[in-house]
Amino acid sequence: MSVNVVHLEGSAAGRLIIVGDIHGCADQLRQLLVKTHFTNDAVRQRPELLTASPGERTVIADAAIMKIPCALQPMSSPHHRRPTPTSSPLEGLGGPALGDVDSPASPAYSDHTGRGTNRDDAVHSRDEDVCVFVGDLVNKGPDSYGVVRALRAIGAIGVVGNHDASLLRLAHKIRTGAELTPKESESRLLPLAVDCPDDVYAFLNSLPHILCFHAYRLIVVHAGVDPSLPLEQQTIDAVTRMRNLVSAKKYTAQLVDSATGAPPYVALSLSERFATLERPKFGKSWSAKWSELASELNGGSGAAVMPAAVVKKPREAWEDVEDDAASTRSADESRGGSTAAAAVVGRREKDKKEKWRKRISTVYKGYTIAYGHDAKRRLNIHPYSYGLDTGCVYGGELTCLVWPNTLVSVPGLSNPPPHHKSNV
Ligand SMILES: [Mn+2]
Repeated sequence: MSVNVVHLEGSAAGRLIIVGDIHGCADQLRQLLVKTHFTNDAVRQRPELLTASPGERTVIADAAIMKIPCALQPMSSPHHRRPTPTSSPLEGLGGPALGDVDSPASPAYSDHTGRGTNRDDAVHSRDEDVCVFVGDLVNKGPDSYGVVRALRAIGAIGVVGNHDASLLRLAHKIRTGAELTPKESESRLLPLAVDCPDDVYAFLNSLPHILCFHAYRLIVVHAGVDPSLPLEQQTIDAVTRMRNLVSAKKYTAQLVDSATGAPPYVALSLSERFATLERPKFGKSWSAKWSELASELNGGSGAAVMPAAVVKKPREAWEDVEDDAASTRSADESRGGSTAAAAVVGRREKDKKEKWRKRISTVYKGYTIAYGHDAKRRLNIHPYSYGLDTGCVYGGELTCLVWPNTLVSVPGLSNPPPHHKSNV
């Protein structure tokens, strides 16, 4: 099965609000959306969607699959109306602001859509916000079905996470009467899968792996991407599970365990340039590397403008040992001053440029990625990547990004379940 990418054109009449991993925390989802003053026709018609008290359940009878249930329309072709790339929305803005949203319709918002909004469109009012989710709607928290139904009721769109995919696999097996493996029979997702209602199953089943909002130059994915490959060439395992990236050279140089014959770290995917890894023990955070490469691709160094309070760790120089050595040599040679030396320097600079260009596909020029999945790293903001999983079921918060530059959070579960090693 190949990765399912949905390309969207057009912009929302209101704001784009991207919510991090929710994990069954339906009350926190409502609180968060209320805090952002989220509003659209669905909420105006049914205000109880965002005000339901704990314990109440919204029952949606209609089990139809909603492919793209919002003001945005799927693109007829992935390359249709590709916008002119611009710099990251964070560059020059000093990074996102943490806190409340002052105005439900910030004027700065429409300036960043690049194409304006369809606010004159009689069908949509000005306050037609769109909620986007990064996956992992279910498992761990108290009301997984409630999260799915709340998102569906407000016309939210988003991508599938590894927990959602595991629930779907299990529910499918149960529905078709297939025999479960011993591991599946012990899964904590089993009760959710056994009882999974049709509307929840249909909604989760309709989710793509990747959403691409071309008008916003925004890509939404659960875990991450291999920067060297276009979206359609990513693997499902990588985009739903990866946390780290390591150069293919370093990955293949691993010493194989003599007892098992296997390398100590097994990749989710391996391209000519990179291996993607689930466990954050080998390589580095994919999103830091992504942002670094995207900054180079866009001809700037976006990392410099990020406030220290937002970026937890400084940009890491890694993997580029050969590049550093080349630039040292270039500096020595340029002091010689000869034309031949200058030509060598020029060639080396060109080689260096070509080298990093192979590390990020040029289709990503101007694009930023919003993702979740990495609760341990919590909020992980770089100029071209936004990690939004702030661990709302691990004693953290539920966070959303009001595109392009405002982060809003509410406290997560007050009594988080004991932390188990994830088995999905
Ligand atoms: Mn996940």
